[in-house]
Amino acid sequence: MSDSRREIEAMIFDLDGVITDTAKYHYEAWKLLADELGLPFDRAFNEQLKGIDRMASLEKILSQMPDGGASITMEKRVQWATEKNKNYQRLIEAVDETEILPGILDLFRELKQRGIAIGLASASRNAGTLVRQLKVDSYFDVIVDPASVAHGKPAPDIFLKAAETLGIVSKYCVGVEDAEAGIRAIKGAGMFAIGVGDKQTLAEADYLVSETALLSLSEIERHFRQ
Ligand code: B16
Ligand code: MG
Repeated sequence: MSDSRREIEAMIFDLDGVITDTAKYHYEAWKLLADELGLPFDRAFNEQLKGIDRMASLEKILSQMPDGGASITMEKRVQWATEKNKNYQRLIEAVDETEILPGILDLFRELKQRGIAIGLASASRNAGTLVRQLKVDSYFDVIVDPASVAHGKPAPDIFLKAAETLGIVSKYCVGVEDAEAGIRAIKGAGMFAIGVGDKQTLAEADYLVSETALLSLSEIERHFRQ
């Protein structure tokens, strides 16, 4: 049923694929490690890792081993995950505000003017560094540390923690995501889910745009109220 009095109180953003396109750097960093380990890794495989945390991503890559990775000790896993992260950190060193995706800054400014809270719910432990490099850190009312939640996406924990920290009830929150796991997390948190990207992958989103440049607050509000 339509509820024209229902207003958005918070918008909670994913980072990689929504605010900036760091998926390409994650891809390159994993590719370096996978090549070294002699495991297949291509862009299609990388799609499955979007929104998925570092150790869970490594597990998916190792699952291609003949024994599904069962023989790999935790010590080795930590060593390889650390190596991937070093590759990644080297690749993102030069990231600056020119890498903010189109339309995002205008949306942030509009949200601020309207008094709508802004949250960050990224699975990346490098998110804090990235938002500082992109010079958007001051827009956020909350940045959830992914290490502080028990379960990563697709579990709803990180979006729930953002809303709880803001003191805003889930039904007045909107989440923005580019990954299937992220949309599931938003829906699981009882929030309105905006997908950015592919229709098939993000079929569970409540509202979908093909690219960030099409994120318009008035359109989002129209769909949210429906
Ligand atoms: P890190 P998001 C996610 O960020 C990425 O989509 C995913 O590919 C990556 O494995 C994950 O962060 C963890 O990143 O290794 O830097 O901690 O999309 O949730 O902003
Ligand atoms: Mg993402």
